[in-house]
Amino acid sequence: MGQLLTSESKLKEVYAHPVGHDIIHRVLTSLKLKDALVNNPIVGNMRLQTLSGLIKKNLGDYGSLLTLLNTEQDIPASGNGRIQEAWWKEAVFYQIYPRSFMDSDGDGIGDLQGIISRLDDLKELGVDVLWLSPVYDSPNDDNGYDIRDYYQIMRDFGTMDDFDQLLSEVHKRGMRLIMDLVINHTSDEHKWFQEALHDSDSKYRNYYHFRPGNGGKTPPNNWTSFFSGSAWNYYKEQDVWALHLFSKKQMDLNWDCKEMREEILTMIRWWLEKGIDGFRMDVINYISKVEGLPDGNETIGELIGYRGIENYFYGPRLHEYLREIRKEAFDPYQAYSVGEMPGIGMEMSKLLTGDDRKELDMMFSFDHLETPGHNRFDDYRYDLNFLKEYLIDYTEHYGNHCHMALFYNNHDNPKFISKVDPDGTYRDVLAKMLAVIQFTSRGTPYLFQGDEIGAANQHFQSIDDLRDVESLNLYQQLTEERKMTKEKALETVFAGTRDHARTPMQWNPTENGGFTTGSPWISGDRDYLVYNVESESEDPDSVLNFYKRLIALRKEEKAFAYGETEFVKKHVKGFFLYYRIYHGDCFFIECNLTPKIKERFVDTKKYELLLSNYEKPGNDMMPYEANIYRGR
Ligand code: TEU
Repeated sequence: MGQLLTSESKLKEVYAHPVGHDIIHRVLTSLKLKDALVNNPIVGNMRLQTLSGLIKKNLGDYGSLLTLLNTEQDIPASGNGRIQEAWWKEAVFYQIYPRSFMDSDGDGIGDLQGIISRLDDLKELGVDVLWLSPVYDSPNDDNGYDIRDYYQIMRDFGTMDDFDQLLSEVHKRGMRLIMDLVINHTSDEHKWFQEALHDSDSKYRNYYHFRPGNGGKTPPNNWTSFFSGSAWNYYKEQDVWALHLFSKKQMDLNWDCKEMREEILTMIRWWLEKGIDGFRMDVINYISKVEGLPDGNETIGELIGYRGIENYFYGPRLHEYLREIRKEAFDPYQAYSVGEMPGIGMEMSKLLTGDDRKELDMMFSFDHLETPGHNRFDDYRYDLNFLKEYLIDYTEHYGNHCHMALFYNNHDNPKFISKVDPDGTYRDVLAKMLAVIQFTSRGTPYLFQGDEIGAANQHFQSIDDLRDVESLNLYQQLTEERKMTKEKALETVFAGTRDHARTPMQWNPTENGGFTTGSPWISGDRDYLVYNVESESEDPDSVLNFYKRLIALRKEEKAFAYGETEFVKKHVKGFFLYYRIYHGDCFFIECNLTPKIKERFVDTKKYELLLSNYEKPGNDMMPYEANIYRGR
């Protein structure tokens, strides 16, 4: 890159830097402003120093931000050039949350045999790749994202034999299987951590971030945990602190320790040797932390909600570690990788997933899940114009060397459809329209279990209905520390709780939706009476049958995976209109992003209608109407 950025640098110079670009984009978006503002000479020529004086908000010491920028000296390759074909650019992924998918033995917890018993349903839907949320041995403080033993299967889910059988059944059906790889942290019950804690001379001390105790007075730095409170545990008996960015039982690994990395690489190879096809990598952008673990900037902490984040969300050795994993473990097995990367914007993502970079194949960004100014725990109505802008931005600027992951739901979020239409008035048409956008935009679609039947938020009644450690900690923090009334705290927690995504999969209209014959570890409401796989299979107009047709169409036509996209009337709010063009084939997609009836924009009479979420497109566009045509 050349020149280092300093407080004398101009805003436009910072914006020209990939990390600077993404940070400025994030700040402007949250202020509901456009990036174009930086092109305004008065704004663009403003020096950082002047800016921090102007905002009157004490930016504090933004030296750490400049260091963050200056550690990245690479720039993304130009996005032009031919797109390279790859199986994972054409595939349909499906995330399974094993605890809630299918219980085969009546203990109320989903398991591997349960998954095996449902593979034919997934095959029939058109799924190519399964992603399993963690199935490793775990005390389940965070439902398996706290791994105690990477080489064992969680007893609740079955045995290693069950796993081997699952893998072979998946492959038999011509599908692939990827596992969740949680290597930013382990459970505090992992033997490495236990030895490290109890023996200060053990080599494992260096596997984690331990710091001297000072009698437990003040934590080593001011970082906060994503699950409330300080990011440090104090161990009285040993008079020592240890770092955990997530729950108190999820201890962060020290990636600067070569020996630890070697053990992780060995473990990855062990799973690949079994024949699995790749990994989804949990919070993988957090693995490299700034040396010395300096205090987080208070202002940034306030803005983002978590203090310390600038010291690890794009750490100084992140690229190095990702390349090491790829070279030493993934490449020999041609394993696929998708990184979960909270906080990473588009330009940084190009440096992490570009096909010339040899780091990751794809990443999950979460920037589309809430509209500007809102967070997951706000109760508000999502405006789909924002999703449209986000998709247009990625489609136009991500380039041909990166491929986008297209998703609305996962196990960490309330249902997207309920954010758009909280009372469910348009549930079916909306589910279908969102599916149309997901399967006809450029990128790889990832379904989360239940998407295919139009799963929506639950009607939780009390805190006892919830199980998630994040929700329970937050409730406690809101009521005890922030003195919120119980009603208000519940409202907040219910709006954002991850448990909306974790209630049992709805298979049929019998009790518990056919998920278990026992008593489920978490209960959903009685929505399964109507929305379930069995009933929807029998109804030609169901969300499920719509998905099947849509997936089949996507597989027939390469245009959806690789085609160019040409947006039409892209500045007109409420409509999302585009052509997908590939080797002479052309498809037109039209969506009404609102619940209002709207006059049609493009004359589609001459086109051949392939799929619609209404019986037949009329003169006007109906609420959330979505159509796919062939022609131009
Ligand atoms: O999630 C990481 C993450 O940052 C979130 O989506 C998180 O749940 C939320 O932002 C917290 O406020 C991953 C996993 O997907 C999640 O289930 C785990 O709890 C977390 O990592 C820790 O392993």
